[in-house]
Amino acid sequence: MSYPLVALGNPLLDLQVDVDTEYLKKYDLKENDAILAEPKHLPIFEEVLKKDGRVLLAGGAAQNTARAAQYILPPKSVVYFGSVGKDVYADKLIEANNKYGLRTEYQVQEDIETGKCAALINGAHRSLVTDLAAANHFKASHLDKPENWKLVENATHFYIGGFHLTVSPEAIEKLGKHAAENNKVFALNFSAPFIAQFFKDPLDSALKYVDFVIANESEAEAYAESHDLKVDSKDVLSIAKEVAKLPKANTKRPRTVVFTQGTEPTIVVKYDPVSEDFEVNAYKVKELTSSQIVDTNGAGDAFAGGFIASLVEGKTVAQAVDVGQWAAALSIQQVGPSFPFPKETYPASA
Ligand code: 26A
Repeated sequence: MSYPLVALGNPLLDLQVDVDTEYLKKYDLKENDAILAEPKHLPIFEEVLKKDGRVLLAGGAAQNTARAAQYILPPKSVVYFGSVGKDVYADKLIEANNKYGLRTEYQVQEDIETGKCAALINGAHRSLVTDLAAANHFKASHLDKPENWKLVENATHFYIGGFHLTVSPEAIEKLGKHAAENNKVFALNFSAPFIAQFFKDPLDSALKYVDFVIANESEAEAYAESHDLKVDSKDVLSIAKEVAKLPKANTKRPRTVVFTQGTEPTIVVKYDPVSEDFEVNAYKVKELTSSQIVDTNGAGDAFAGGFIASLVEGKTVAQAVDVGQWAAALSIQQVGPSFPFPKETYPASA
């Protein structure tokens, strides 16, 4: 069947540039973070555009994951929903998605610009500052259009960028409910620490639909702190167990929590609510040498793309983690959230 995977997120154009720590300090930015731009951050976008060596790249976390998944899967496997403006930035995003064969079904805003993310690269770190603009205006009603809902009905897997919890919890609820009622796979990425901190309620209500949680160690820590978990907020395994055993709408599927930790092993916890047993696994990452690292913008999204593509292919979770790590390593060796062309394929023997 066509398009087994539907993804939803905030389509953004990345303005990527190398900066020093002074520049980050000037704007009160952490070296590794993703935030919504406050008024004090707005000059960054103009400044970055004027900086030498800046590049414009297709971004948006879930859109990166959707492109990564389509990179791996056969043609016509992935559809992406989000909201953009009517401008050259949106044209650039569509061009990138087309290159990967990703089907784009944008809601188009007549009078609002396409969203932008300043991707400030400092060594192996990246600080992301986002002006959502048109991406902030996605409405759940876009999914209700008969041609779009048909795509939802035909899909077997859903991938939601947690960042979208700031935009349309209603759209996430709609897809989550559909997935749960029809025993389809529903995956959510925590996306950034600020989601668990400041969008706790929409996150908590979405979680009941989630079969696969994907997050990194700083997002796990933010979750533990904002939810007052009685565990050490650096103890990713204990946090994963807490998230895995939260109530679930679709009781036919267990919940699996996947926490990446940079170069440290990826932790996977699956909870069986009947036996109340946890299955715990840790997978070493494929470490790159520092000369192989171009930048880490989009590395987590690439991991998620490889992971969810593998679930679509019917692979095991262990295999899906391996493909995710392979995809992340590929993306880290490219500028921004992108992949090499001609396409490389996952080595069958890996
Ligand atoms: C709501 N926010 C802050 C965001 C984002 C975002 N994608 C969606 N919503 N902030 C940064 N990104 C994207 O994350 C990718 C790297 O993981 C950037 O566009 C970047 O490509």
